[in-house]
Amino acid sequence: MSKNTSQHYLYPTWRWFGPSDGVSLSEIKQAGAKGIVTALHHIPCGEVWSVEEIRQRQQTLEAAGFNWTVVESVNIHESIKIGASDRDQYIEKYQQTLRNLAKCNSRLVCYNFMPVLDWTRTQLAYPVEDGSTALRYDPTALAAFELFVLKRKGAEDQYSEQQQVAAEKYFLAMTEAEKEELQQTVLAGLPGTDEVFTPDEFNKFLERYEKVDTQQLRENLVYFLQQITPVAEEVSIKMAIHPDDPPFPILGLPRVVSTENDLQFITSQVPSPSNGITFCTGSLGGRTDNDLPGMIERLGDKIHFLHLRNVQHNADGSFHEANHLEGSTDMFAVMQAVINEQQKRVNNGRKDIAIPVRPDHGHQFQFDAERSFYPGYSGVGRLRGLAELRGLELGIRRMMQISNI
Ligand code: CS2
Ligand code: MN
Repeated sequence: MSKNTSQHYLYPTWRWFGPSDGVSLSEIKQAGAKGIVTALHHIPCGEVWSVEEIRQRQQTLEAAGFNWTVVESVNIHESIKIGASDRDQYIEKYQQTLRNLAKCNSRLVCYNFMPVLDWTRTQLAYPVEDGSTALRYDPTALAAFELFVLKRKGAEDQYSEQQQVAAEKYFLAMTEAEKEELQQTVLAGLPGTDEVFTPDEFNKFLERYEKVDTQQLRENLVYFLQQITPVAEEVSIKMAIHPDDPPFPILGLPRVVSTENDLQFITSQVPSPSNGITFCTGSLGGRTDNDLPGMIERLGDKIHFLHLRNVQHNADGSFHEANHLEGSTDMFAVMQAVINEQQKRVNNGRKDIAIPVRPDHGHQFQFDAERSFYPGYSGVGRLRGLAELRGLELGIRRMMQISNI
């Protein structure tokens, strides 16, 4: 068995939202990241990314001594998810974006298939024990929002009597400012944008999803993969689907990238190295029945990109984002499973051993009090996360080498 050597370490990356990001590229360098994860967030979802625009971002990164390791995300137009009559036109644009990225030597693209919203939380600054703040998801707050603020058609059918009573109690105890804040938090659009939907706009989206149930959304995803994967193969791009967050249906919208079965289904429908996974422990960890180390063991060969973060499940059914080595996910077991997967790749002669990893979200610490960031994308919080993860990796790797001798 060949030994893990330094070139086998995970490849530490950092998400940067572009020039408007609260963290600078030189700071990212000092945080220990080697590669950058970014996207052209200013280009509206569905439009083609031109070679010029891609080159420009690349040059910015290169001038700071970085490469653009992962494109996260090339977002998918709602028409594709819904399976609308104009979807082929958006798929063609997506294919063109992939071709343009490949012309600029981009080889790894992350995306998700979550209807309308990206990740959804009910609180952006939940104070944890040490005084820092974290993102939080509370199902009672979400129920209060959809039952009494959004007044979504049919929402009552999804809650028991008891849940409805708890949601009403929650709603009645909220001030107007708190209601407004909850609305802003739930209806925030894509990461890297300041877009927030109004309830009316959001309800219009929901109408478009009226005929899209789980089965239909799954079919639409498979259709997309069938069209995209051959192009990705042709230009040597690996696609890596990001799981749903939270990994269960919310607001009456279906979810199809939440569990091991979902990921097995997606990767087996169009088997190709160009149809892979972004393994996000934070998103998948939102369900306690997702066995994360086991999933890495079984799906490992499909994993092209890692998002490592932790969530703490609470007795009231809520969860918040915990520090990377704390919380309900056993990060030691996750890292060990990842290193085992790398070892398998070494043994199988694969070249993609140094899987890119990023700390994903982090807490907002006092160190950063004067600065503003996109929710979850703090400076020091993520720096701490990345440092802890790298320490964990080094420790496990060294121990495994010692026991291999
Ligand atoms: C993020 C993702 O919250 C997260 O886990 O990494 O939401 C990411 O922004 C995109 O959804 C990936 O397409
Ligand atoms: Mn993630």
